[in-house]
Amino acid sequence: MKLLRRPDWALPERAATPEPMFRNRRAFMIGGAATVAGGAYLLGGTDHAARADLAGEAWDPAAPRNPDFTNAGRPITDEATNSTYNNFYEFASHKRIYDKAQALPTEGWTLEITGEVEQPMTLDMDALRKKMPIEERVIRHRCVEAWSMVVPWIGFELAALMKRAAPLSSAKFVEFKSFLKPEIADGQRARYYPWAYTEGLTIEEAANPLTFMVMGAYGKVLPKQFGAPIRLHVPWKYGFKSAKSITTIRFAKERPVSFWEELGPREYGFWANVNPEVRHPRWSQATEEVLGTGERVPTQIYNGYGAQVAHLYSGMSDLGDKLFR
Ligand SMILES: Nc1nc2c(c(=O)[nH]1)N[C@H]1C(S)=C(S)[C@@H](COP(=O)(O)O)O[C@H]1N2
Ligand SMILES: [Mo]
Repeated sequence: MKLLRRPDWALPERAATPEPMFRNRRAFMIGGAATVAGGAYLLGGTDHAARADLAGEAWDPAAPRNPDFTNAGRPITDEATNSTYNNFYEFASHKRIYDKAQALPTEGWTLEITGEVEQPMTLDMDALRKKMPIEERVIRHRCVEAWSMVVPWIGFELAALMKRAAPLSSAKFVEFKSFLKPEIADGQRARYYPWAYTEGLTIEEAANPLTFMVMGAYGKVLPKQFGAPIRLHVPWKYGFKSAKSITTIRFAKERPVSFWEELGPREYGFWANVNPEVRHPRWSQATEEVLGTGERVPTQIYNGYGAQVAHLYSGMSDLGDKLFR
């Protein structure tokens, strides 16, 4: 793929800008960009203008909280902060997309299960809510840009859906594709990105009990900026693996090439397991800023979920390469 100009993804602001300069720029933005624009650039900021948008439909009846995921070791990230600080390149390459994302039409959304399965199917969101074992789990999320959050997600284990689809023995990988609607998603008009957003897991990773399909957050039906109506969450991998607003799950023989892998294979590879010891080529992964607190904490291998997932990688020889990329 030919890059038409130096793309924004090449320089995450927080990671690539020296700290003093970043602070100045931040101060400038708050001063210069008027009341509605300031808050979300501050990791600790609360955007009061955004609060009005947060009243979403309650998840009813309330999803039972999975007792194995009641405590993520740090507090749940403030909802208003989290709902106004999102990565969703379909809408823009900055974090303040919550207003633009409201243009995504989620009525009548369907999820197609296709590829190497005995039971291909297309499900609407109602069917998923009724058929899948819905639960809430409080879980950590670590972005490759070195910030993290804790979210009470509502959803179901991907494994439950895989059981119904019955993957064939030829299915070695699972590919996730997000929507393609350049008419409402400005970011998709930028031709240097390989839309639609695509991600992939091995079949073993997909079947792991931590791999979660998210349909709600903070006790509500999933707000659009979080990837409504259905997104993936893979807590031991960098956040870009957790594709939002998914339309297709395809079981495949071959390893899929992800959106970020196609853009920067040396920086955003297939495995993308959280590892504090393996630097991103342009910045350290040793610590992370806890969204909404202004605090930095040490990053844990596999984002602290190693007991559940380390066995998936035990046979791999080059750990550095395999864990980061
Ligand atoms: N379709 C799509 N999915 C995506 C992204 C994106 O730009 N488009 N960004 C990823 C990244 S980098 C992160 S950190 C998380 C952010 O999820 P959040 O906005 O719910 O915090 O979504 C991931 N999934
Ligand atoms: Mo991310």
